[in-house]
Amino acid sequence: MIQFDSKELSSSELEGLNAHFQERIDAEEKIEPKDWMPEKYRKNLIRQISQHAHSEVIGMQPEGNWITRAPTLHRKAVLLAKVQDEAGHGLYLYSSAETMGITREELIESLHDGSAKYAQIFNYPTLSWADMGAIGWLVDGAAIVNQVSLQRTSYGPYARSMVRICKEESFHQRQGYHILMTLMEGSTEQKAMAQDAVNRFWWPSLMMFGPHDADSAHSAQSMKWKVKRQTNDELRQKFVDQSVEQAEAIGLTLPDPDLVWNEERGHFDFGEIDWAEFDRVVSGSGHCNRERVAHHRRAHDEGSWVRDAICAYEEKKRSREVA
Ligand code: BYC
Repeated sequence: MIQFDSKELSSSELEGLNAHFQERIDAEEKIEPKDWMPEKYRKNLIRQISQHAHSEVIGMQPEGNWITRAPTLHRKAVLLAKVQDEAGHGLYLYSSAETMGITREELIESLHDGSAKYAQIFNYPTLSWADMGAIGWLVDGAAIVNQVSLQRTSYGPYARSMVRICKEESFHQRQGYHILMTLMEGSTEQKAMAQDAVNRFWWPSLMMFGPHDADSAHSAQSMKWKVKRQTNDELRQKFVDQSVEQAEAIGLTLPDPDLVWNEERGHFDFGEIDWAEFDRVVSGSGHCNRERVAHHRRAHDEGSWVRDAICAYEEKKRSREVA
């Protein structure tokens, strides 16, 4: 890993650099790869961007599970395109993390050895076709709320990658909503299948926004550096508010008896998240944690010949240029 070491600087030089850095952030300037940045800013961003990338790539698996079982050719083509988009999102994000001086190999290694996390939601199984609807509507829906906000993050490459990702996510969300809408217009069994998928994915979707602000280890510093532009609880509230009406419009019930409009706050109140479940799933004891990482390892190993071939081709081109 390349180190942008500040050790040789005196403490007053370092203080000056830190102050100038914060001034740039406060003035809404984007920080670019070759700019000076505090080591903690760099590490925090590598952590967040790489976990974001891992989420996109691991997130291909629950939906990939249904590509061969999509009910129509049209649904299959749409789902296939959607899952491929997620791979693309992973690539923009890995490239963005690499601009901070870490290699792709190091990033993948930390996914495989468990030192880097990915969104907990992808450790839940996809049991029915309706789950494709619930993932698109709720999981991509939650992701958009978060990522729209990240379009204004202070690190230039991360912010720019979010712009394209958001455009694609909004198609993802609509295709999921359309699956649920179609099922809700169908037979009693189809309606029940849609409701069951929403029942299982609603709470894990709320967990995607991370712990409450008071329990969020990184939020205060990330807000100061404008890595995050809105807090976990603010974004979660936004998601709840937008989802209620969308659920009602197609006859779905959100599985929360405490969900009620609060006139005074101008928002919906909602029940408490099961944080013990969140901790369990994040720390490796979800239904599919082992399966997800094992599958990624296998796919990565099987793809090694492709990486070798690309490197050999680049080498050949270079030696031709030199000759
Ligand atoms: N799952 O201090 P906090 C998609 C961890 S994929 C697991 O609040 P932060 C899609 C957190 O990492 C889009 N872990 O952290 C793809 C930290 O642990 P570490 C996914 C979680 O970073 C395919 C600790 O808890 N989106 O759309 O300030 C198909 C304390 O949390 C989770 C992103 O990745 C979680 N849900 O805020 C379909 C968005 N939440 O690292 C769809 C980018 C928290 O200290 N990421 N943790 O060991 C972010 O915006 C922020 O990282 C978070 C958390 C809001 C998620």
